[in-house]
Amino acid sequence: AWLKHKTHGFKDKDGFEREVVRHVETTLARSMFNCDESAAYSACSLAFRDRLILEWNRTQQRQTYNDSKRLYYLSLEFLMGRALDNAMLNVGQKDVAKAGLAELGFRIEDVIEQEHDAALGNGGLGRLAACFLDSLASLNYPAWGYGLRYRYGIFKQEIIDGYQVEVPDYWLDFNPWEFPRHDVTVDVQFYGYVHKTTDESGKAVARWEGGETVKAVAYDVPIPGYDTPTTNNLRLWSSKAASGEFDFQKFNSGDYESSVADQQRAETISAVLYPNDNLDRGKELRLKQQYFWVAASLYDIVRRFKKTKRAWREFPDQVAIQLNDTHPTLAIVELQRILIDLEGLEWDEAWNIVTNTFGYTNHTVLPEALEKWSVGLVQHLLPRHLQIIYDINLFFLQSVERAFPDDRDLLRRVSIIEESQPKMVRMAFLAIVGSHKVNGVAELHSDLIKTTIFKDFVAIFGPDKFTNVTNGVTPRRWLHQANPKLSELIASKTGDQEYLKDLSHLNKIELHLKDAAFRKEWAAIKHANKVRLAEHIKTTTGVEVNPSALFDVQVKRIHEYKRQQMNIFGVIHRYLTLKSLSPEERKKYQPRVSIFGGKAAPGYWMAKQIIHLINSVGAVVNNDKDIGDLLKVVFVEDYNVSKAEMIIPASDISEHISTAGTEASGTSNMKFVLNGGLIIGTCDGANIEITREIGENNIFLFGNLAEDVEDLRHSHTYGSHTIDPDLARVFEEIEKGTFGDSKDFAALITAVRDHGDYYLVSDDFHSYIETHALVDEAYKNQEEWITKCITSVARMGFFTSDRCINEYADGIWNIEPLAVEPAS
Ligand code: 26Q
Repeated sequence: AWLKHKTHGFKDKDGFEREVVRHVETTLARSMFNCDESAAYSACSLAFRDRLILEWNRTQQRQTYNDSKRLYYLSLEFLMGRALDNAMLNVGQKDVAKAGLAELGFRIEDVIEQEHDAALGNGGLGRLAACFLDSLASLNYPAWGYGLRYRYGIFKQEIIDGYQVEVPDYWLDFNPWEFPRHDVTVDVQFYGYVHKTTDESGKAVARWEGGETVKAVAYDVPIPGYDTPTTNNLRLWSSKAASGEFDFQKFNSGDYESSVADQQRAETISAVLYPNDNLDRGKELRLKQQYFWVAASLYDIVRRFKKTKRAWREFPDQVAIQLNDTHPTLAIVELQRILIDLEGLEWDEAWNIVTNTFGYTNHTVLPEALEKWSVGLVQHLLPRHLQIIYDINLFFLQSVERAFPDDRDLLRRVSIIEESQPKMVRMAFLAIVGSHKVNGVAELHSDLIKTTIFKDFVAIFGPDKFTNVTNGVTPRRWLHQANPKLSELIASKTGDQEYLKDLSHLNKIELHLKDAAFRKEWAAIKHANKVRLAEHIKTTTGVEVNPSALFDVQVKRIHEYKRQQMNIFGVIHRYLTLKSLSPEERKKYQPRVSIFGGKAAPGYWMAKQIIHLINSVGAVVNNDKDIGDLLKVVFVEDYNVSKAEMIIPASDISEHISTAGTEASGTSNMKFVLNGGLIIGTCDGANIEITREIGENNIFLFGNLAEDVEDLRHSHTYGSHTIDPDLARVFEEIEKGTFGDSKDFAALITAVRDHGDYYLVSDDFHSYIETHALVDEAYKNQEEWITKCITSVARMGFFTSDRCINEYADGIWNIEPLAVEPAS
């Protein structure tokens, strides 16, 4: 095992303390006498950061010297969460820090809690990118992430009178994990016009001229691997006015205001993360963000390649670029532009390089989430790129015409330009045409894209271009850091911590399934995690919950397709059932705590109604003396990565109940099972593969299948649509005003009853309720329940992001790990 402290770690706890004191007194210019937890966090982070920097520099030198192929992961979102605990784990000296901080009068957990989450993402897609960075570094792959340095990450959610209120998340006040590189900048051009001319040899050339320029400044974040010195780089771009602090001409001529306005306009580009999750809202600023980030990243990648003095045709042997969804698709067009306009390559040679460089990951089949930009907007902002898009499309459609002569409808269907009013650029189609591989993120999802939205492209390019890479999560953060006691218990049974590097080793714990002491400890850890969550709920909401009750958790972005509305309708059904029973009968019921959490996109009105209904139901149920501990309903405010690290280990059962065929994968489902919780879920996304791995006795599946969804929707519209009687009873109660003014919730009811029930809430309701009854029944037998939990954890090895990254590396990127010399 690689022990970093052998080379340049802290010698011992005294060495660590000296570093902390030095940072408090000199870097922070404070006295140890008024060193509070926040200062201790800062100094401790700086001390660990110093340890990382050396390996970070060495890793970059090693990768440059070795000159092997690198991966560039382009993502508009990196939902990193906190960094300190992860840095301590990966440097391998958390124990030293713990002892040192204790001597200085601090509990390490409290110090860790001081850190503000780096929340540069919405949900699953952004967190996946963060897990991938962790695995890439831990597996020693030469890889960089490229993203945007938003001044404001995802908003902070407050619940006021039961409604979501958004508060800006200004997170950069003190961020020890980023390094500004004021010498690494790129000028990015927007607007202007294209000047067509000929060069000396008479060849037609296009020049993009005029418009305005914005400066991109690099900020680098070290990404340490686990148990390896490899420390990769995440480069985030920040926007700045190109002319420096002020436009001096305007400033001197007295036009001070407009010179400041220009500066602000430039800085606006990287100011805020768009808070939409699985919804495309095409604003000009979003397209500007995309091009700004793509242009700066490609300039950087090409600059690095050019230093090697290789021939252009070797570009795809040196560079793999992965597109995290369609958000960076302009990179395809930008590389083609660089090669033909700036480097003078012929179209075909350039296009060959481009298509061999890119891979595209699709994360959704929802039509409202598929990115499209109006031709007019692209023309205005990026006139040269629009021409290149038209050329890409022309050559593509010509090749389709040759392979499928006279199939005009096919040409219309696959055209990158949708002939609508206004015309639109279909970004997913552009991404497919410009990449050598396209992948979905779970088996069902990858099959669905091949048979539905991208069907024609499978016919055109052949099936091998389309592949599946099932998502995974990093066990370092999502088991070891989030659930240290469980991790320790597992290590005591597997003999070591190898499972953190090779998660398949988890299967060793199945041998101890019958070990009574082990099972008892297992249960005690779950209980302690529930007590911790109960305390959080008490201090943040005032609601007292019994840690011995069954904790039923649904935490994720609020979306109709994820069906939090079905969950809360189910809770109301349970409440009505309890109310209808005699006190003696009630006592036989399994006490439950229904826990919700998640943000609604600020413009997503229905999602906000769902949050309001959950809180309104909680207000009634939690104060009903008949009910007491039998049912509590809580909404945990501001769900984020750090809250997830606390909530997930405390779950008994979690809900992954999307309408079949709508959730591409889901990744929290993996985290919950990995932490010894069971799942109630639909046959959707990764739930299906989780079932295959852990066994169908260990999961509660319900509901209609993806293959039947279309017919059901059809029958709602054209057949007779009767609402499930239990659900109708729930609606009746809401409409009676039991949970407050029923007008507030009318839209949630009419969506199901009168507007076609697109998400099949009524169709699945009966099976959902029945399955919850099975959950209650199973929970009664704690011995069997724990057996299910342990068995499931033992079989979760497949869902590590390490496996996932190895599949991308072999099947898509063609990159190799760069072996590291062990410490001498
Ligand atoms: C697009 C255009 C304009 C503004 C915003 C967006 C936008 C932003 C974020 C569109 C989609 C997203 C995020 C999507 C997302 O998180 N998808 C999830 O990806 C996970 C990782 O693969 C899957 O597990 C989830 O199933 C999928 O929903």
